[in-house]
Amino acid sequence: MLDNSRLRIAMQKSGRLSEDSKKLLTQCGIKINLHEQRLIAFAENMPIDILRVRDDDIPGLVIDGVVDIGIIGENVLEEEVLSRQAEGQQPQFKMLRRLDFGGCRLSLAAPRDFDYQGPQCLDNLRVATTYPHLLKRYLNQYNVNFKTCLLNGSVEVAPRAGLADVICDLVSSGATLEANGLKEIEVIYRSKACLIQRDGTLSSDKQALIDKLMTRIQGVIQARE
Ligand code: PRT
Ligand code: ZN
Repeated sequence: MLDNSRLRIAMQKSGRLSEDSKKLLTQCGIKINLHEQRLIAFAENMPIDILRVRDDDIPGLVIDGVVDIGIIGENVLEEEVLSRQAEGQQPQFKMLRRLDFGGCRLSLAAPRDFDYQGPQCLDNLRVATTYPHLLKRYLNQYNVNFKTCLLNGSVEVAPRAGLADVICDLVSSGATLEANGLKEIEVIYRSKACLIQRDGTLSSDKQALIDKLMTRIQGVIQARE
């Protein structure tokens, strides 16, 4: 039986957001033991359970009300929202705040010798991406017809492998594009990690705990600036 009185927070189990998410929660005074391979970690000093999952699952867990709070990249959140809207749903959640880590941009990139003159150049080309809805929203603004090649990893090798003409992928330093003979041609979305809360009213105890955590997070982030 699930204990509904404890605040449930979802964070990425292992990946680029894990360490910073863990650090943020720890700096807020939550004592958590995360060094096992466990899906759930229980805070020792507060009524909080930490759910550690793939980042892609976090927006859905919050939107579906399975967890109370999630730490997630805005890119993954926005893609999930657009995907659900495309299916006729109206996904609801509360944006608590943007965080100060996980910064990256979703960009279009093309082979170095591609003569890029604007989004219209992409008409009728095939674009490899993990973010088909964010890509579609961007290119629809320019009435560009395009085909997608959906990949969940190794997007940057798609042009060389003959799977796509260009790519739409996350970039931070640009080193991956460079190493794969690609150049960034358009930034379509800028992202950071963020904190979201499920829609609806929580118990007053839970809401008071969230409010306390938000005050502490504000302090932690301000101290780092
Ligand atoms: O296993 P799980 O599904 O949980 O993790 P994942 O492999 O899907 O995601 P992960 O851990 O790679 O990234 C989690 C989140 O971190 C992303 O959704 C972004 O919000 C954020 N983030 C920040 C990044 C990057 N920077 C980033 N550079 N996510 C991915 N990258 C990748 C990018 O896809 C490309 O392969 O890094 C490469 C580019 O980096 P540069 O520095 O060479 O430009
Ligand atoms: Zn993922």
